[in-house]
Amino acid sequence: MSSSIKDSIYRAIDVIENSKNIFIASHVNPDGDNMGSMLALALALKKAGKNVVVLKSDTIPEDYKFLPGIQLIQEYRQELGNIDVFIALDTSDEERLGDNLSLLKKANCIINIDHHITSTGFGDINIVDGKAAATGELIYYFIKQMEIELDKDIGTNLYTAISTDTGKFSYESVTSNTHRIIAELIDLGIDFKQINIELYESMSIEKTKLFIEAISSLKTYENSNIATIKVTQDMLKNSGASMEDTEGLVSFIRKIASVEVACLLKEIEDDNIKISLRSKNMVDVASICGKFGGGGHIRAAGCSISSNIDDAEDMIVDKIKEYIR
Ligand SMILES: [Mn+2]
Repeated sequence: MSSSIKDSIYRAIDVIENSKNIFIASHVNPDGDNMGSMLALALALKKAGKNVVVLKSDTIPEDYKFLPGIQLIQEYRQELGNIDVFIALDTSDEERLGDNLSLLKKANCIINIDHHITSTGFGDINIVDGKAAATGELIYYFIKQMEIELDKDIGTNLYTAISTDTGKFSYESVTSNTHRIIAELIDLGIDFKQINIELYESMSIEKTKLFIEAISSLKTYENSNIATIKVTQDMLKNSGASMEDTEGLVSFIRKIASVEVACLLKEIEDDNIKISLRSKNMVDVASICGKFGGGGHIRAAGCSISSNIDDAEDMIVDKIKEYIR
């Protein structure tokens, strides 16, 4: 971790120690890193005697309802009081805060903790480390630096954040330090077997049916180096699943031996398509998504295209082909 990131952590801790009401918000479509980081930090700051408000910016996916502290999550109301500090986690740009975006203006200080290389740095204090495997790693160092004792509940959230953002500790972003953090969490007595069942082996029948439909839309390009699949509103209706149930689909397609870039297209509305890209070895998908106003990480990124799903597929596949050639 660079000295300027460490310096930002010291400054953020100083602000938090001198503040009363700390607000922490999720982003839209919260994932495991977002949820786990948010609840780990909230539980830690509560332990330190702080008044913490945890705000939801979107529906909480079923997969994360087992997380300790989940009951702390609430909608923003004026009665919650002054926002002395607003902490955004794993949120590459402020638009990702959804309805809670307007709260940035009301906050005395915005702290942005993130590991997206495309972070816009919208905080008054930005703790952004593109080399961190998950925001959860940064939260671990943050809690350590505050000298708050870790416990099983905080550990369960940190494990979830780091495991889900690293493909169960398999991506190149993982370091020996990642494993040292996890080793410490295991020593705390977290039930990692049960966490893994909750996260990865609790798929609903509806989600399973959606996977079957979506996977049958598979198309491949460039000697099967590129694979695309689609989720349409019709598929959601047929399967009884929701858009959150697409979690895990794009990484499933990346498992195909020949595939370097996997692409999932989600039909939010007729003319609003959300795209998730994953790469295996060499393609910088953050730069491809950047061409459509999106961003993310080198091997995992996203963007939106305003067109019908077939045109969106042509547009994104063209850009991926351009990159590969
Ligand atoms: Mn993340």
